[in-house]
Amino acid sequence: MYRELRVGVVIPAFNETRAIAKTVATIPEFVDKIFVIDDCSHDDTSARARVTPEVVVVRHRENRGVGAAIATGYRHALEAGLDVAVVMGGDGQMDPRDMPALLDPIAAGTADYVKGNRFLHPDVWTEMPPARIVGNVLLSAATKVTSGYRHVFDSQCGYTAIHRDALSRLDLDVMWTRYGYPNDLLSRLHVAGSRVADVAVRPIYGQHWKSGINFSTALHPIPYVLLRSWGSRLAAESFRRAR
Ligand SMILES: Nc1nc2c(ncn2[C@@H]2O[C@H](COP(=O)(O)OP(=O)(O)OP(=O)(O)O)[C@@H](O)[C@H]2O)c(=O)[nH]1
Ligand SMILES: [Mg+2]
Repeated sequence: MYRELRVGVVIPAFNETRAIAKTVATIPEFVDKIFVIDDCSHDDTSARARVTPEVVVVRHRENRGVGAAIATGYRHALEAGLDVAVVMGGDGQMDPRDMPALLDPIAAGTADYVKGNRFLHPDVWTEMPPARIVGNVLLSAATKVTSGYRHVFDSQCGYTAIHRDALSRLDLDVMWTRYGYPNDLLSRLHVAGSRVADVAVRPIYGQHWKSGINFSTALHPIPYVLLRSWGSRLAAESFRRAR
């Protein structure tokens, strides 16, 4: 429980044998429930995630993508009756000490969805690889336009918190399932009228950093996701205005 909120943490994980146990073990005490969604890993991610018997490990029968893993976790968080669902990668790139900052605007009732913004943290220029800085700046600028949230930056940061009410206004069955899900999700939140805030979080890459992002998995689909989410947002919002 954090400031009267029952908090669940959703951790999407694919082949994270190296980082998953530490990620789970360092989650703050105030968290009520932890859901690790093993996206059909080829390694022992599921076994290593069971740091304590209370951790709920859900395994996809096939690899469905990080967006689909998060949607699975969100369904579990709603079913468990939690007030807030925090998403944290299973790759140890998010600092658990930043979690209160993500939860505070929701506890104060000033936001429905809060996302991390690594560009508000001074370490970004030394910690984030230059190619990632360029890619994240370009995608964040594009997502300001496509999502309609002009004040939000660092669109690709996956460290987020969402209130149950905003979560229940989303159709989890139609969310983008792979890389590009944050860009798609922000547009859907805008259509649903959710208030979004971003807060500083520490970027972590470290010497053992590995990523699933390459041309075919991410860079190729993302322009399509951006255009699609822009078009559907504008269509949904103009339809609503015309009624
Ligand atoms: N690569 C990949 N990751 C997945 C998948 N499903 C769930 N994940 C998890 O999604 C999280 C983010 O994946 P990464 O590939 O590291 O992407 P990222 O952290 O957003 O980006 P980087 O800055 O490149 O590290 C990790 O916790 C993965 O284990 C999947 O199908 N593929
Ligand atoms: Mg990563």
